[in-house]
Amino acid sequence: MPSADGDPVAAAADPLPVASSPLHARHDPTTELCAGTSIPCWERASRAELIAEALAGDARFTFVPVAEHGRSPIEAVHDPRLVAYLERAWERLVEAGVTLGPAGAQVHPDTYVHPALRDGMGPGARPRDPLAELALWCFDTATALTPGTYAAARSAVDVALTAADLVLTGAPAAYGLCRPPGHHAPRAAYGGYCYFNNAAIAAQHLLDAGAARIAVLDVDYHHGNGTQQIFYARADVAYVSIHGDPDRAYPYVTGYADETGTGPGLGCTANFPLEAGAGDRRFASALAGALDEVTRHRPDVLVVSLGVDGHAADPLGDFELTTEAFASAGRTVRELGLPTVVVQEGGYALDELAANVRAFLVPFATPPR
Ligand code: SP5
Ligand code: ZN
Repeated sequence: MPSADGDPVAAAADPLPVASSPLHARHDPTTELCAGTSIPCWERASRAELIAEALAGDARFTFVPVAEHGRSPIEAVHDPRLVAYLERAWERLVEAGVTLGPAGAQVHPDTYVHPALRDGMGPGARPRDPLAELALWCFDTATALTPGTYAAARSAVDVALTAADLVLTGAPAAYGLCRPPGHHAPRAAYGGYCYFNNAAIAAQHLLDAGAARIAVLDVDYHHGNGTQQIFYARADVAYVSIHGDPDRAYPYVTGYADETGTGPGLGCTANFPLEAGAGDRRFASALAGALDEVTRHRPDVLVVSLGVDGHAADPLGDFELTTEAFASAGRTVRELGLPTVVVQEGGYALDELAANVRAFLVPFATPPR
């Protein structure tokens, strides 16, 4: 069937499976604190709706039902206390009488459990007050907790795991329209709009199903500090990322080129920090280097953290990528011929978001040349 953009090889017989859950909309905070100023939240429910609408109207994609996987795949990656905290946090905050501001039903920490507070005194007791405990788990001011955050975050994990299962059962590729995103969440914290690390949980799930080695390729504008942290000392999962240089770009403390893993994981992390203004050619050459690192790891399955916030119009990034950069990246990654699980991360230019995501995915929906 000829597609809207006239791609002659688009094959409706071989559409790319898409996992997507309506539960993402349970999480839709109103505001985020950016350098102390309250602004409308960039990571909003309409993002997923725009992507879903674009793919639903395109015969190269087919939506599949999302399967619940429970919490054990999450606890295989995250501190079970983080999962337990997020599950009950809202009701405990309400019970404790935490007042909600004019921004609506969302809560941010008001005290940071900064290690220097107890310098020379040992770590002390863990905070027990639910608001103080929030400060123990949350690492930034942009990532609100709302009544539906846990349900939405759980659904995003199920979306990623459903995509992983499709590849495990023989699909050459699958896309998980994860929201909220995941790559900033390390083992024992949440932040960067991320609560559970969907890509890392999918990677661990693939290993637990029998894969020997996984590579995670992260093309989001921001460094996936969470994914890197989770696998930093491990040889079974390689983490390879292209992103804004942490000298100027969130999350500031990870993503330098000299971070290459530790212990058994030494050589299994590779970072490609780019300068402001990086364009399509610069991105393509970094991607070539990144894919060399992926190939060197000889993965059984590739997990792609697909953020499209490198687009020139994105309000959070400073790259100058065009939609063609994502189309080209999709073709190049597709040509590796690896079973591939693509999970959604960032992308905040609402007018370009769906086109950028679709551009990356289209090569996976068509037979390889
Ligand atoms: C998944 C994802 O893309 N998360 C991104 C989280 C970004 N959080 C907000 C960072 C705010 C940085 N503000 C600096 C403005 C410089 N122009
Ligand atoms: Zn991002």
